[in-house]
Amino acid sequence: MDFRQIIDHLDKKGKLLHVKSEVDCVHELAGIAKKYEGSDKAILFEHVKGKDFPVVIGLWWNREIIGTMFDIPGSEVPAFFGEACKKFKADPQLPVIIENAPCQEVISLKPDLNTLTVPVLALADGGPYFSNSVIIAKDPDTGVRNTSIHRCMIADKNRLGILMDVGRHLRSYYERAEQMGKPLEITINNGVDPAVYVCATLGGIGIDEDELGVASVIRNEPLKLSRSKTVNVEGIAEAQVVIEAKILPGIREPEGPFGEVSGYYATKDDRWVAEVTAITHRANPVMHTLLPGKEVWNTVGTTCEADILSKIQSQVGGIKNVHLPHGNCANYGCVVQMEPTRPGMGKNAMLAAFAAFPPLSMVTVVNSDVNIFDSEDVMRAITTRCDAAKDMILIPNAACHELNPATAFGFGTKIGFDCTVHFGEEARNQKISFLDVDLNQYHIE
Ligand SMILES: Cc1cc2nc3c(=O)[nH]c(=O)nc-3n(C[C@H](O)[C@H](O)[C@H](O)COP(=O)(O)O)c2cc1C
Ligand SMILES: [Mn+2]
Repeated sequence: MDFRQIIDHLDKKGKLLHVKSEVDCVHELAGIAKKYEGSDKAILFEHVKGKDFPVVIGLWWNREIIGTMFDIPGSEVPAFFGEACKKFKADPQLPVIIENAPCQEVISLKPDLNTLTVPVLALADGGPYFSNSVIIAKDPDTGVRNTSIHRCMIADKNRLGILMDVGRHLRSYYERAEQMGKPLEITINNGVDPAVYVCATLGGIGIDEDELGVASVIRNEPLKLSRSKTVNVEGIAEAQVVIEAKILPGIREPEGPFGEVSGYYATKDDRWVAEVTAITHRANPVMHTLLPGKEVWNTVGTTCEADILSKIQSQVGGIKNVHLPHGNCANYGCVVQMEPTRPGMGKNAMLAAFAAFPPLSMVTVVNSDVNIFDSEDVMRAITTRCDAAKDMILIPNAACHELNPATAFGFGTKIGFDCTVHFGEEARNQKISFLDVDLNQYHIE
């Protein structure tokens, strides 16, 4: 599906605000967006100073908007993504390459990244960032395609700084290409169908699998790819903008700082560099950006909840649901809801959750009378149902997430709170309840 169709669809459903005033790409645009972060409307900035193309933000900062993009209720989003992954595993549907792709209506072989509408977001950011563009590459050994999102800082008109965390498939591709002394060719796709965006963020898809097949499953037709002009790796045929580039072997240059998903700045350091060889785009593209925060937490939250739930349900009985709360930056903490089948199974569920998603630093396990989507209710369970000496566990020197500053760049302590009620203690843990009355039956002024 076309990105512009998605924007129009949101507009028709009353889920899009239009900023008509001209705004500055540096800080001002993000400053306005921040005031609306998490609301049930995305924002289209129609006029950006010195830029030709509008830009949209906020597509992922509220689950109702996400649901609207897929025509499902917001609460069903995690299960919908989980189901698509299952279908993909059973029947991977490969994308197809088409000629005369719409993303190549305009082709520039003398690329200038500064012509694109790429905002500088947080006040201390090191430059304009592609914060949510989808990168496609091919395994240098097997040729299998990979799709993922990596922040890219504009360093010069044809040069980008890029971040590839440990364990990412793109990083493995790059490291093997670099050992051969070769660059890794990529396309950077901006303004794509949200089904493609989901592929780029899904965990649980192996390095030998082409995750773009998940988009084919979601849309029930093979995803269309474009043949690039200067690199041997495809782009998303219906993308608004496709940047063709190669990540250079043996080169590292300063990248950062960048206000990250953790809510803190990732520091400036020498990181990987991509040289841009071409920029192609639609005749009138709408670009896509995000605020690092709720948008990323929802992306990780909605794709990981279904994955963690199915994994731990296959290992431990009595699991009801899981949630990755925003207060834990989604990536770093998980609440598991369950009814233990025998004493101690709360702790087993905790261990299964840690194993299911390595970035987690914290797992909290609660009974089904706790609303796992209400952090206040969860905090009350920790306070009243977890005897720390017996019910809390610490796992030092474990692999966590690189960007969590509580860890030594990903090496740190995991903590688990088993707040399930001890067997025999049910009476003292019965939540108080009141008569559920219908206020319409009363005369109240
Ligand atoms: C908005 C957003 C930005 C991201 N930025 C980065 C990044 O800069 N570097 C990185 O290594 N991973 C980043 N990620 C995470 C990866 O894109 C994600 O884990 C992906 O599924 C990895 O794909 P892979 O399993 O094919 O390696 C980001 C994810 C999102 C949703
Ligand atoms: Mn992958």
